[in-house]
Amino acid sequence: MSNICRVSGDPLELVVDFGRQPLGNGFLNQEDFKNEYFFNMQCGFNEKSKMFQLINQPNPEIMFHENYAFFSSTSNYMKKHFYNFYESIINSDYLSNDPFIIELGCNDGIMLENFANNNFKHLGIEPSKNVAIEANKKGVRTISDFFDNSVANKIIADFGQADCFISANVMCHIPNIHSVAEGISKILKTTGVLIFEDPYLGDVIEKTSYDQIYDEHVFLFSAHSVQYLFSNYNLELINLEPQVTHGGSMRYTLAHKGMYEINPNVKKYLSKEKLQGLDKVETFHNFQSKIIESKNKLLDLLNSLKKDGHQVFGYAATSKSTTILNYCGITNDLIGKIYDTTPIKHGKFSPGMHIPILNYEEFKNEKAKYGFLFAWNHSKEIIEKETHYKSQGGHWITHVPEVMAF
Ligand code: DWN
Ligand code: SAH
Repeated sequence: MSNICRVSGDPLELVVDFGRQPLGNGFLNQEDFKNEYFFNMQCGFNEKSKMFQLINQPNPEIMFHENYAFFSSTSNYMKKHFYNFYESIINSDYLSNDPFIIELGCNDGIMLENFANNNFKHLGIEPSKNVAIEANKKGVRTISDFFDNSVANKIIADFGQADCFISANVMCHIPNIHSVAEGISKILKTTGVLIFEDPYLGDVIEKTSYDQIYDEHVFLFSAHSVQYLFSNYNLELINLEPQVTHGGSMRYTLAHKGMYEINPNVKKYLSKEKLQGLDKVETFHNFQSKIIESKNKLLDLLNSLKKDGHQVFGYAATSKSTTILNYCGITNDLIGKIYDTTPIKHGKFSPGMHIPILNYEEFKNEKAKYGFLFAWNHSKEIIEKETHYKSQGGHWITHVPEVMAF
């Protein structure tokens, strides 16, 4: 892919440059250090489509496979969030008497299990085989494939059209987004709706949460860019609902044009985005300056803690942490280890910076007084769980919304 917008086909303007980066979820063993994959992570913006995107993205098969390291069900708060999402759908006016629900990127079944447990006709599409197996084990009917227009044709032939096509934190991962949008427009019944949520560009800009940018996130959406993209397939935005998840997300509801009333939120957020400058390229050049400022402040803090003899650990080996560690050049003299709850990550090393990943079980013996909260998006859940660490004089470090220790 050269510097061409994946949505409008117009040239992209380079706005943010992170340099050489590894795979966000490329946790690896020592013997694999020498063959580690890196790519040049740069972001572009196009004022026609208003889509913020990676200029180059590794091939999907390198990122999503039988050893995918992210299992959605590691967060209890996210389980609750997806139960609430399920409830909002079953209580909506969008479903027929015998509804069919499809989920894009269902991972280990965290959302669809609610539909499966209540006997709704459903289907998950999940290319990462290991997590798809987990979903099937829970009774969630899941096919392992990369969704696109041709998969949509197969699903229509085998299962029929859907009342509701849902997805969370997946749409922003898929580079051939036109093929996906075309497939969705066909798969939906006349009264069908597409409801999806993803990290929101407005929050990323407001909080300088640049770690939402890594190989997997090829797009950061806004109401403007979503409206532009799907209007090519006669789908219109009928609602926008902000979410607190993943540090600030947006839930987009779309339907075939003219089928439903448009919620006033659509107008409200489109105007808000204009005020925030999400439609203008200068905003993203300014974002680059804020990222550099954030990096410098973080390095100052970590270096001064090191000077004072503190050993800092990381809490949660998130995909996002890969961007922070590699972009800021944080080596293991600044952060010596990262605790994580995911078994597949234990005993491995972080992508690029090769910081050891330890089993979370060992965290109870940790004596250090400073921990970088890499899963800052789950801070409420984690702080509630780790009151002991705090009461023993422990501090959390974060870079969002600004660099601080608390
Ligand atoms: O978009 C994506 C989101 C939904 O999930 C994917 N591309 C990949 C992944 O991103 P992430 O890794 O940044 O997600 P989280 O949910 O911020 O972090 C998950 C990691 O944090 C897991 O390795 C588990 C770990 N964790 C932990 O060790 N203790 C998480 C929680 C809540 C905890 O208490
Ligand atoms: N929905 C889950 C998982 C998000 S992680 C949650 O919110 O926690 C992103 C997921 O998208 C991964 O499980 C990945 O395998 C999946 N994915 C990537 N490309 C896809 C595609 N083309 N079609 C369907 N799923 C895809």
